[in-house]
Amino acid sequence: MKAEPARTEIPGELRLEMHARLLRVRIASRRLAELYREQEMRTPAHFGLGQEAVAVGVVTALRPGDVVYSHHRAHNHYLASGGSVYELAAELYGREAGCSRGRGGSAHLTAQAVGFIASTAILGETIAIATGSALAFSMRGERRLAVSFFGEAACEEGIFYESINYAAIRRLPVLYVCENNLYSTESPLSVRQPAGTELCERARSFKLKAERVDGNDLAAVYEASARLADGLRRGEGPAFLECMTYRWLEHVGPHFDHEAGRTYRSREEVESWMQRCPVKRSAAEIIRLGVADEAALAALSNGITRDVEDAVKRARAADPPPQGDLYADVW
Ligand SMILES: Cc1ncc(C[n+]2csc(CCOP(=O)(O)OP(=O)(O)O)c2C)c(N)n1
Ligand SMILES: [Mg+2]
Repeated sequence: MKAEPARTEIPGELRLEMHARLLRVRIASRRLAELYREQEMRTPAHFGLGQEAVAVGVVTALRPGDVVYSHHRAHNHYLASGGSVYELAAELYGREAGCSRGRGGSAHLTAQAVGFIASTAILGETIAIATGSALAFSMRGERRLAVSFFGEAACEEGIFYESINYAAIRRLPVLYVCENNLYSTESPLSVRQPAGTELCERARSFKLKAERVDGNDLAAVYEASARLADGLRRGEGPAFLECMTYRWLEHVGPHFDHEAGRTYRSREEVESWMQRCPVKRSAAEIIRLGVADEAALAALSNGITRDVEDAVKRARAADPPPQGDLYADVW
């Protein structure tokens, strides 16, 4: 049997910092999904509840100067990168103060000051763009990484294979992060990929380093990302990280599937994944290791909840784009 890579000890301080980021992503996402039900946000929104540990674990392994790209389910990656809750909420409300000045909506986020360059709704598109960023870094001799987050259905797009092939030939510093949540809209893996498909095996056949982790285990995602990022910084060529996870809500919108009467997956299946909540798991681990106690984590969570509440209130009250200017910056 192949030996497991040694688990480096994550310092308590870093665990707590990651947990705080995880809470921020969870609390903001949950609040936005709640508010979305009021139907004042007029943008299709793909919520990432349940998948937050992937974004936080990967981004924690990055350094200033690295860049992040995302896809249609972008909130977690934007927030984990340090994107502002206020600007995200304002974007969803279509306000001028939104991160894309209210013109982009949920799938078109940006926070360039913190390295989150862009997300787009066309599956696979940002895989190629991240590869292009990595090419630029490599040509300029800069020691920066590009990260592309996408769902497992993007691995059914030709652009994925063209990109990883090119990145391998040029040994580009790009980390491809696949969030495998088992579904593409309402289609399970079984109707989309031949039985026994291993995405890591596909990536390795293109000579990428590839690892698969439990995407609901924050520490595991961070450790794998840190390992792969080290290799990338040493110039070892592109890497692929497959994170197994699950989305709690419907594909697009704020409801649970059962509320909308959908049957493509069972309520039991959803609930069994909700038992594996990344936030609860991270909290339990922190308490078990004696890094912080329950009261300290509750205080942390309450503080973040207050900040989020303040941000969403201000976003809702913010101004819409000025009349006559609606088509500025729209392509
Ligand atoms: C090129 C392209 N084809 C189809 C779509 C429609 N579409 C939007 S999201 C989605 C499902 C994507 O599934 P996955 O990549 O696994 O991400 P998830 O939604 O599960 O996070 C599809 C098919 C699209 N946006 N772009
Ligand atoms: Mg998916």
